[in-house]
Amino acid sequence: MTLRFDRMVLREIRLPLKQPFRISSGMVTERRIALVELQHPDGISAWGECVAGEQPNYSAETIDTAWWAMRTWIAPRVLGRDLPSPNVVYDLLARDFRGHLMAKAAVEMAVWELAAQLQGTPLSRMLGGTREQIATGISLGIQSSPEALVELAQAARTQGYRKIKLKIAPGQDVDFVGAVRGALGMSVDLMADANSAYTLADASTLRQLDAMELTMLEQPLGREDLVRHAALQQSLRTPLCLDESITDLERAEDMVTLGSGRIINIKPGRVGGFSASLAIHDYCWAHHVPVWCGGMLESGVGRAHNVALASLPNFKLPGDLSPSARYWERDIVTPEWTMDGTGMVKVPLDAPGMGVTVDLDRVDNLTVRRDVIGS
Ligand code: OSB
Ligand code: MG
Repeated sequence: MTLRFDRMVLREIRLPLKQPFRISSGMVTERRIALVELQHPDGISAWGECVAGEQPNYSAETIDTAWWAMRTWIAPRVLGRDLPSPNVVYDLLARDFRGHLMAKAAVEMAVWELAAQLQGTPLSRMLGGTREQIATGISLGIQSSPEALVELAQAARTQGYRKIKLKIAPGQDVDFVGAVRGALGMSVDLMADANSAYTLADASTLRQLDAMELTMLEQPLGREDLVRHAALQQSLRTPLCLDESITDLERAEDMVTLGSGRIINIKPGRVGGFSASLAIHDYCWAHHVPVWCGGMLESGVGRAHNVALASLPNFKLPGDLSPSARYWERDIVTPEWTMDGTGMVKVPLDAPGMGVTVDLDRVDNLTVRRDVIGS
């Protein structure tokens, strides 16, 4: 069966978060999520999810720019075309077409999902995954006080999470991280994520964090600033992990060449999809740089794609792959994503594709906008 589809359906759903999620650059109370459905002539549907947020505070993209990009420039490049393999989509969407990586990724990953279904293979295995379960961490947003954060961190440990990531911002850093370290002890795998909130002028704060035995410090400096990250890494013992800065394979190479960090958080949505994620994974593996899979408060569709990717061998650290119930009253897939008491999430291996089914009734109920492109 050929990898071709003639119809793409875009839907925007609104999913309220159980708890607001605050990072240094903004807060989310409800996720506006763009879903992509590719309809194959044989009646198969393949889904993708766009991770862009409502505001341009993580990257320049938003759900609205992504929607426009998918409809106007991305769909015409892939609709009705015989694709020899999902691997060609990245290049097809890169030629004379800058940026819009989250929009491109949503479609690119749906094409991989379609290929996996057509081939009758679990998506994880199609990507080269080998793991049967993935160690999972939690990302805790900025709280009103260190005490409130300690309470959440303690609950996370009780639930079995293998890594606890604390969001930090200037003024909500040393006291917050220190309180959690003090309450939970040295044995817990603890890290902090600044989402670019610091500069080199914050050296004294960063030095204090450096003394807290963190597994890593994620993206302290600017998104495009590999040079200053390299200077900072030289002055810290704690490994730096880059998130926002790594937008493609070349940026991963630059990080290693310059010494801007020692770990990469791969989010397929941030790098334009699975092909680029695999290239970064393989490069890092060859250079002894461990990677882990980040999250963007995805629904069960995006989570399925992240879990499949995180099953590759160089995903050596726990991923931000919290189960559905952590975010939503009810997810949009069945079965919902769960985590066992030891912090492991199972990779679906019994069915072709991503291994969960989209609950169409629920999606229809949540849909606020819809666009059908193609015939
Ligand atoms: O930097 O990793 C981040 C959520 C929104 C924007 C940026 C980030 C995050 C998370 C969420 O950390 C992790 C999750 O999906 O649970
Ligand atoms: Mg991050």
